[in-house]
Amino acid sequence: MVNPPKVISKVLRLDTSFNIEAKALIFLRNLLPMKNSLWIAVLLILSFCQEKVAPPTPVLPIPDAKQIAWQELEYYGFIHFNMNTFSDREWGFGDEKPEMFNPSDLQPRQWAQVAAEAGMKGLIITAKHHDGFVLWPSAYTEHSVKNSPWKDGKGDLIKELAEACEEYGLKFGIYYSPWDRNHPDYGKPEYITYMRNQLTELLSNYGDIFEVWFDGANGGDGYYGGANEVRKVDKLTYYDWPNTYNLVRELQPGAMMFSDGGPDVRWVGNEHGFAYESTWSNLMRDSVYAGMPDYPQKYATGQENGTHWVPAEADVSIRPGWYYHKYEDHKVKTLPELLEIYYKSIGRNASLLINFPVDTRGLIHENDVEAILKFGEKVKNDFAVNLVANASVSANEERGSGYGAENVQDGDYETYWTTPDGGKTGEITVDFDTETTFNRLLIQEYTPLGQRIKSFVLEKEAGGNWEKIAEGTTVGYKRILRFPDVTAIKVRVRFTDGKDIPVISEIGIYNAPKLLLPPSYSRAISGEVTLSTPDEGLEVYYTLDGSEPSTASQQYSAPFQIDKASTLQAISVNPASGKKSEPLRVEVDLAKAKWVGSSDNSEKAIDENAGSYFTSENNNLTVDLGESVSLKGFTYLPMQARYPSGFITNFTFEVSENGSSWQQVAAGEFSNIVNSPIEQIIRFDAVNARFIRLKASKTADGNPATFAEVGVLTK
Ligand code: FUL
Ligand code: CA
Repeated sequence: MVNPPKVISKVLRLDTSFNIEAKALIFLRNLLPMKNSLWIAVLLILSFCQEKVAPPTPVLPIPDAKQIAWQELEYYGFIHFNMNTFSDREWGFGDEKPEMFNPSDLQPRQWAQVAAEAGMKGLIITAKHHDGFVLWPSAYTEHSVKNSPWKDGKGDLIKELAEACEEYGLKFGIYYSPWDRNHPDYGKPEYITYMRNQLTELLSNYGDIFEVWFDGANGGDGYYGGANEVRKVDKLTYYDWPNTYNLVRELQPGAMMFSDGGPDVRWVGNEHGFAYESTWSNLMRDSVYAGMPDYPQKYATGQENGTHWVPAEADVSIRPGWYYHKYEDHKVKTLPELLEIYYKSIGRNASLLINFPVDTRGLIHENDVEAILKFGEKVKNDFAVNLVANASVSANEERGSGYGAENVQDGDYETYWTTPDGGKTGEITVDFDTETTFNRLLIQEYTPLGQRIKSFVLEKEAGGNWEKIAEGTTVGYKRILRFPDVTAIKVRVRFTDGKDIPVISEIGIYNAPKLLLPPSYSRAISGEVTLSTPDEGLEVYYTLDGSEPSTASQQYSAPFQIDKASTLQAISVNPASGKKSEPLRVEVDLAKAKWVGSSDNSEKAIDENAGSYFTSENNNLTVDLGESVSLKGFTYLPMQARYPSGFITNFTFEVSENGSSWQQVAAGEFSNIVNSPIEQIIRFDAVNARFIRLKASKTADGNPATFAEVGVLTK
C-alpha cells in the first residue's frame, strides 16, 4: 500500500524550507476538504515520517571548538611594550638593565579602552621579548619589572593588563619569545625548564588566555648572562615543542597557540598584514616548524590539501617598527593603508592582529589612537547595511529542509545553504527588486564542515544576460571582494569549483561609502604631477595660485606639468553626493629635469622619490641645476628607511654660479630631525646661482650623511 503522507513529505522535502512546506500544506488543505482532526492526524504522520535531511559530510581537516570560537574574533591588538621601548630598539641584546624600564605614565586601561573603541576583541602583550626582560615579577629571573623603578618594583603589568582587558570586555593573550638573549642557559637543556616555569606562571596566574604567541625568531648573538656570544639552536628540536604544547594545553585548554606552523594558528608569512588571494586554513602542519627559512614562500598560504586546520593570522604594526621610536611619530599608517590591510587580511580568510608600539610614557600615542579609531569607524560604516538582508534570495539547488538559500541572509553563521551531494558547484541569486548600488561582496563558508570553495564569481543581470562583476578563489571563514560601484536589480554568486559541495553560511553585499580623503600627489623629475584619489569614482579639482579649490576649479583628468614655484591645492569630490575632502596643499618648485648630481648615485637625492637615498662618504651633495636661477631656500628630506642612518643634524648650504667659486648662504641645525625625520625647509635671502651644495658638518650617528631628497625654493 502506498503511504500518501510520505510521498507528500518527499515532494515537500524537495521544496525544502519549512515555510514552503507550510504553504504547500495550507494549499492542500484548501484543496482537500477534511475534518480538522483528520488533518491533525495527517500532520502528525507527516512529521513522524519526514526523514531529517542529513547535513553534508565534513571535508577534512576541520577546526576544533577553540578554533571555531577564535575565528569569530577576527580582529585584535598587539602591544609591543617592554625593555626595547626604553632602549629605543627593535631587538634588545639582553644586557639592558632593569632600571631602564621606567614609564612615566603607564596606563594599560588606556590601551584596553582604545582597543575596545576601535572594535578589537582582544589584546596580546609582549610578556617577554628576545631581550629576556619580563613584565611580571617572575620567581625565576631577576631580569624583570620587580627590579625596575616602575612602582618601586611592586608592579605586575601582566596582571594590570589582564584586569584592564576584563574591564573592557577584551580577551587577553600572551606573546612569549622562546629566544632569550639575556638568560645564561639559553641554548642548553636547562633553559627549557626555565621557559616552562615561566609559561606556568603566565598561564596559571592571570585568568583565561585566548592566545599564546610563540615568536619564530630564535637563536643568534646575545648577552647570555655575560657570555656575549653567538648561540645557535636547532629550531626543530631544541624547544621540545610537543611537551611545551602539552603544558599549555593542560594549563589553558581554550588557548590558541600561534607560531609559524601552529599548532592552532599560523603566521601569515609577512609583517605587512596581508594574506593571499588564495588562503587555505588547511596546512601541511607536520612539514612546518617555527622559524623555518622557506616557510613564507612554501607554506604561508596554506594548502588545499593541507592535513590540519591551522588558519592564518596577519600581524602588522601601525607604524614601521614594532616598538616605539619617536622618529616614527609621523609614520603611523594612514586610513587607506589600514583599510588595505583590513581587506587583505580579514577579507582574505585571516585574522588581523594590529600592533601598538606603546610609547615611553606607557600610553598608545595620540597619533596611533586617532588612526585606529578612524579605521574602526570606517570599517563599521563600510559594513553598516547588508543589502542582501531584505532582498529575495534563491538557489539553483538546495539540499533539503533546513539548508535553504534563506540561510545565507539571516545573519546567523550557524545556518547555511548547501546542495545535494555529488556536485562541486552551486548558485545563489539575490534579487533586490529595485536598482541598487554596491561595491563589496562578503562570503562566509561554514568552516566546521571544512574549507571547500576553490573559485566563485559575482555576476549581475543586464538586459537578460549575466555580466561578471568580480571573482575570487578561496573563501574560508570570510572573504571580501572590493570593486568599483555597480548598479543592478539582480545579482548572483556562482560557486564554480570546490573540494566538494558548497556550504555557505552568509552572503553580504554592501555599498561602502567613498573614502573622501585629499588626493595623493607625486611628481616626476620632468615636473609632471600626478594626482590620484584614495577611492574609486571620485573626481579631483585643483588650483595652482593658492586659491581654495572647488568644483568650479580645474578638474584633473591626466598628469600635468608644473615648471615653476606654485602652491598646488587639490580636493577629492564625490560626484554622487557633492561632498568634498579637505584640500591637499603642496609647495611645488622647479622641476629637476636638468639637474645633475656631481657624484655617483647622487641622482638618488634628486629623483623625486622619498624612498631612495644617496649616501655621501665626504658628507656633501653638489648639484648642477642646469641654469642660473634666483634661489630663496632649500629643502632636505632625511632618509626614510626603517633603520635610517646618517641624518644631517648640522649643515652648511653653499651656492655657486660657475661651480668653482662658492658662497655660503645658510648654516645651522636641523633641530629635531632624529625624532622627527620629516622634510626640513630652510630659507635665505635671494641669490642667483646655478650650483648648490648641501654639506653635513655633523650627522646624528656619525655615519656618512644620507640624503633622501633635496629641493630648492625659488618663491
Ligand atoms: C618578530 C619579532 O622578531 C619582532 O620583534 C616582533 O615581535 C614581531 C611581532 O615578531 O618575529
Ligand atoms: Ca546563515
